[in-house]
Amino acid sequence: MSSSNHINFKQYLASVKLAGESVPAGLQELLTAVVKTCATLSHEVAQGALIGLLGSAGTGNVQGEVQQKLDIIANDLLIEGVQSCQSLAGLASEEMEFPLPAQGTGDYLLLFDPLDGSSNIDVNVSIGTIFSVLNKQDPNAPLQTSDFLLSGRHQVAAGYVVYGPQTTMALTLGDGVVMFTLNKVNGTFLLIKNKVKISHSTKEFAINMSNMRHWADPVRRYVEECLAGVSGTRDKDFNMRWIASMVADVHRVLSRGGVFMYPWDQREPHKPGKLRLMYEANPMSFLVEQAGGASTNGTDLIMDLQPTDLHERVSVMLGSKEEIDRIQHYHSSSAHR
Ligand code: AHM
Ligand code: MG
Repeated sequence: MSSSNHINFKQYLASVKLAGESVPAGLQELLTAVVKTCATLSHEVAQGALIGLLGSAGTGNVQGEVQQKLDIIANDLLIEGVQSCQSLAGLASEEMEFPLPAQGTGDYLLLFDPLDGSSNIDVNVSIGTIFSVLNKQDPNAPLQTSDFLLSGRHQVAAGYVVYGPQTTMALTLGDGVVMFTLNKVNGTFLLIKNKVKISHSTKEFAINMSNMRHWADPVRRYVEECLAGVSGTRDKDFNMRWIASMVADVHRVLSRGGVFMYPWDQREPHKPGKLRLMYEANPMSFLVEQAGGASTNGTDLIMDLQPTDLHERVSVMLGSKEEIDRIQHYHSSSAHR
């Protein structure tokens, strides 16, 4: 099918109905700005060493992680791309300790991980951008960090853009999941898939196996049963993938089913996990639920968690519903987390 048969992102936003209503103009303005910036970012990412983008920036973020040059460039580009949106009240990012007020008078809040999968930048493996949109509860009060501390159920939009062999975006506005691919010739995202659905059962899981000795019992039990294959209790062989870019791993789960896990482990027992709730786990959980899958920290659905900190971490297990139900069951029937 040629690209002339696909509607573009703006046309999609203008035509889609949510419970019979058009997408609010302010949300259309904000999402269009995000997506336009991601198209620019895709172009930058593809240049890599040619424009001096690779390597460490020599700085650290609020979470004590080394920032890559591209982490900072992506963060700056996104701020610049959305800050003048009239509908935006403020934004928050993995790369900034505190939220930034925007120039607009509207009541949307934007959260993002500007460049997810940083360890893959220098080795030319897929990376991505994750975003989440909330409504500021009190539009007239000055912006505060607490405005962002809403559960995932409050999200009005969420998505990611994966910069891989193709640049593809998944988006939800709370009524299913759609996917777009970037036409790199003219910089527009074109609709490629409607009503994305995650198969309920799967034979594929994704986890960083090098952490196995640190896992809690329920996660170890689940993975050991997958590894036992047809000769174990699961009666089927499983396949394993680990890209180490959540965006790319979740994109595979949305595309062909599977389970993605970055669970709590004993390396730093007081940290609930590695991934961040507000701009990684929540938007991905919204997408996964909207595609018919499930997302849990072992005991609770991630979308139900009440955040207490902008940069808080969470244990994440998401994907095909039957597997997530099983993982939750292993947690509830175990004495150890
Ligand atoms: P980042 O946001 O700093 O890039 O970190 C998050 C990434 C996820 O994309 C990925 O799932 C995970 O870290 C990989 O971690 P590990 O290197 O421990 O396997
Ligand atoms: Mg990340």
